[in-house]
Amino acid sequence: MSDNGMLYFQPWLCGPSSAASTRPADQSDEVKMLGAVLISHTSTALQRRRERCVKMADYSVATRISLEELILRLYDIDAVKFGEFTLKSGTESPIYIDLRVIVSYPEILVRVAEYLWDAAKQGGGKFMSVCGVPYTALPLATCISTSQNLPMLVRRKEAKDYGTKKMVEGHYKAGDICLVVEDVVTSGSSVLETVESLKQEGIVVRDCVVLLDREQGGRSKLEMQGIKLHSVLTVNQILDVLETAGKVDSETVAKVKKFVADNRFDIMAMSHAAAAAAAAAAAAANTASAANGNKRKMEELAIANGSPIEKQAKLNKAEVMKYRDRAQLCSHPMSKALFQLMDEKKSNLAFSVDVTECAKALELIDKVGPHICLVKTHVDILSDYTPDFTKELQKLAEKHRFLVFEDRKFADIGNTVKHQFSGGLYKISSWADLVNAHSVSGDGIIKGLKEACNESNKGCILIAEMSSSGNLAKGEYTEATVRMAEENDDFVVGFICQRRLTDNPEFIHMTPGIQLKTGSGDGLGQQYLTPEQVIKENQSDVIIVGRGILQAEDPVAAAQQYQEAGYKAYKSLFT
Ligand code: S5P
Repeated sequence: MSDNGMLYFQPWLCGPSSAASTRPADQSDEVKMLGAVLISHTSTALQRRRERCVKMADYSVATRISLEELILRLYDIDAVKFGEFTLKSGTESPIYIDLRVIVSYPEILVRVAEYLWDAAKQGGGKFMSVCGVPYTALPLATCISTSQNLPMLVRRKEAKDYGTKKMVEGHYKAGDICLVVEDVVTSGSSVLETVESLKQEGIVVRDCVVLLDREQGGRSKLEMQGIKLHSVLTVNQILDVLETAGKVDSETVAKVKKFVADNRFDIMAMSHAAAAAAAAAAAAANTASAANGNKRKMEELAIANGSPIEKQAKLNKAEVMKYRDRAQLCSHPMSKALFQLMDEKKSNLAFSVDVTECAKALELIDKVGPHICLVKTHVDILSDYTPDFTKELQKLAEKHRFLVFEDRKFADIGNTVKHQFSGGLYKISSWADLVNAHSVSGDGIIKGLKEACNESNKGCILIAEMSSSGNLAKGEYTEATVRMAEENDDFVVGFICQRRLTDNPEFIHMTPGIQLKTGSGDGLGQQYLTPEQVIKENQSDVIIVGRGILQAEDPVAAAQQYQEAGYKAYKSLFT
């Protein structure tokens, strides 16, 4: 026992067979191992306290060690070895990196975990949990969890054949953001296996932190899946430090560097020409009878140079959730209400009531009301607007159960939009459930709009992409808009966009520029997609239709057609 009554075993601890383990026999090795790590970590803290008085001969743990020192210590404990090794893949490698041994060196374990956490923090992400890729990274994740008071999840390697059959242990809810921890990343496949299990539980993974990136393609493979890799060390850094310290000769360094360079399975490392050739091959494969697997590979190659958002939208098509389930997850009352309405009314149709007279607008809304989940207004195009219009609109919203979205597209600084939203002629914040804003002016706009609605339950939609030709809302602008939404998710509930932009099921994606028959625009830059393209292929959530209904001979029949087409496309995601 330690001096504070805790179990204190030094220097060796082990999970399943340790005398310290008092856990029931049916628990898995991972869980037992974690128990041992916790005790080890606690002992390290105790030991650290003691060592403020008694200086240890070798590894002083009272002060933080530099990365160079960490590399040398990893070499000393045989975590990095040079020679001839056969890897799991069958490849002969001149370097072998095995971090499993660090559990025998608690001081190094804790230092590695500190560096991992620093690297993850630098990425700027916010995490609700941490999960280690089994098994080597489990103790590292445990150290991060205990030192940062961050809940941990454990991904099982295989489902239990009794009890819950869950692949992920711990308490979590769908939509939680989890940091994945790994010791070494080569191709990224092990990380993706863990990510896959977490995603199946609705857990969001955007960041992975690793001690060593072997620089053999894992980073770009993860990036293709929307996961940012943060690494503490690279093989080249290790080689440089060990060479300078005289631990390894220059011939070995050259051999290892060549091995790393020759063994990249990194499609991002392909030349631009090769990617273009792959794109051409993909196009040809569309018409030829190429196997589906090949076609998919070609598509992946073809988009290798595109934006991560495009890649993610194309690659993660399988991950869809039902409106009902998303409604349950949503913490914002407006997104919750909208998903509920979509589920109950079997409609993902938003009606854009772009007419210029109040009576006409109200008459149309009353007629199409049963078919829609949302009415989108442009109150400033109504030539005879009076506050009565919005009073009547609210009555219709109650009668037919839809939300009201004023498409005001704010774009100014926070202080100005605050007045524009709550004041002026239209007093939008007093009647609209949702309002939208451009992200161009920075997130002050979100704060200004939020202040204007005095904590009432209004929601903001950010314009991340547009439907009009030549628009500038793309690439980095779109990505920054998504990040802005994530950082302000107490008020931002979704996006105007052309495709699904994030896996977070709480964000709602709304797409304008919809007609059943496409091909021509409106002569003023508008571009149209069909409900099927938008909901099924691009995985957006809501279709916004204006003239497709307004200019139809029978607007009610047209609204019904759009409702059916949009909902059918949604249903097809689950068949
Ligand atoms: O990118 C956009 C964003 C919006 S909100 N493209 C759009 O067309 N909109 C709006 O959607 C636009 O202001 C209009 O009210 C509606 C599309 O109308 P439609 O008649 O072309 O269907």
